[in-house]
Amino acid sequence: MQADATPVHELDPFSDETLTAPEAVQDAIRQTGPVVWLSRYGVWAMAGHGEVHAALNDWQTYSSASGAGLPNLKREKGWRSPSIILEVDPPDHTKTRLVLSRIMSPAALRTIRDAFQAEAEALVGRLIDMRRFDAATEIAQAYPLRVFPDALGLDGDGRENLLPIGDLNFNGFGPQNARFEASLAKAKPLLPWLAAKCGRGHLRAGSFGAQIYEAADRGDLTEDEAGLLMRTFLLAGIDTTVGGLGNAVHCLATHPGEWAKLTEGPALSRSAFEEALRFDSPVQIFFRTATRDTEVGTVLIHKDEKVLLMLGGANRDPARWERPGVFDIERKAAGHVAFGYGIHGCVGQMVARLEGELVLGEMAKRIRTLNLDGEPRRNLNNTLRSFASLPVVIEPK
Ligand code: OVM
Repeated sequence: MQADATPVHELDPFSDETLTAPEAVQDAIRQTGPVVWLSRYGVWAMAGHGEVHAALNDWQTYSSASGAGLPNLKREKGWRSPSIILEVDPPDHTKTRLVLSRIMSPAALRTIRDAFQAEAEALVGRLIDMRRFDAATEIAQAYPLRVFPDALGLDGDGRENLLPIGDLNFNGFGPQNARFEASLAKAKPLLPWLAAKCGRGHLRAGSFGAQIYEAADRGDLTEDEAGLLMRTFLLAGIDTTVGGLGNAVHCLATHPGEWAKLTEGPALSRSAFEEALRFDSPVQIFFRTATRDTEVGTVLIHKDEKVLLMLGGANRDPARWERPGVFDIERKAAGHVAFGYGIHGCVGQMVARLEGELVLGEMAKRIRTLNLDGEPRRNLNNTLRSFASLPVVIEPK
């Protein structure tokens, strides 16, 4: 039981209404206090940048080993076995993290850049031929589905399966509501395909996937662990960038002044993508679990209680950002927590930034006008923010 002085909200972060426009709930939680009890779910929630950042930076108190979602994986079985990088604490986390961070090194990025650039050029060529198209499918989904499985070393078959599987994965970090059940029903038949793709198979030599199995050959990982890290790549590397790219295109299509700045200076594309990540964060929330009783302000969080960290809310905290509701591609957006922070900070963030920089940069070089051409429709997901449909019309330069 929470004491009377505890700030309590009945609001629902997972309702259709909140997922469609999350700012009101983020603001309500942030304005109520540094940490608020959400009575519907029996969890704490934080939406201030200082609080979220501090929790992300304190894995000893805010553990990931009970799952990074709402279900407590020490007490209940999730739809999948726990991730060996996301849903663990040190020392277990340290070894698997090192394998992935070596594979995603700055040197590795240089090896993929040319191929990613060539695909961005080909993509924008197709967009210019189409003039009117759905940017959710033709940009946000098409580009990551092309470049990332290629970088992983997979062959072409069935990559579109990654979208419904990703939708399930990110619903799975939230409550087991109807949205989760519907995505489970859709993706369940595809899970044997996913398991097959996680195996050693015929991964292209030199690819990220081949390097995971080389780590297994060296004895740094077991064969099973290698498969689980392939799964991490496939589950964490597609939908997130689909969300990021679609949200960024939406921001630019609805802020003509910012789009004009970008077309005049395509070198701003990296900074524009960063600002879009802050302004409309693809991964809206993650959870942690308290390892001990801990005081936050006047509130006592008890051991084993879950804490909802509103990454998107922290990225709109007026105490951290000047005019947080203004999309400004020249703002210093560094310091946002859209990639998390601390030991679990996104290991693929440099790949994500590369995708954003190249796609937006190539668009800015060759497209003069970018406008909505109909009502955008969100894909509602318990934790991931993206578009199902984003009709746009463009005029080339
Ligand atoms: C994982 C995993 C899956 C999805 C997302 C993620 C954003 C990690 O399986 O490790 O982090």
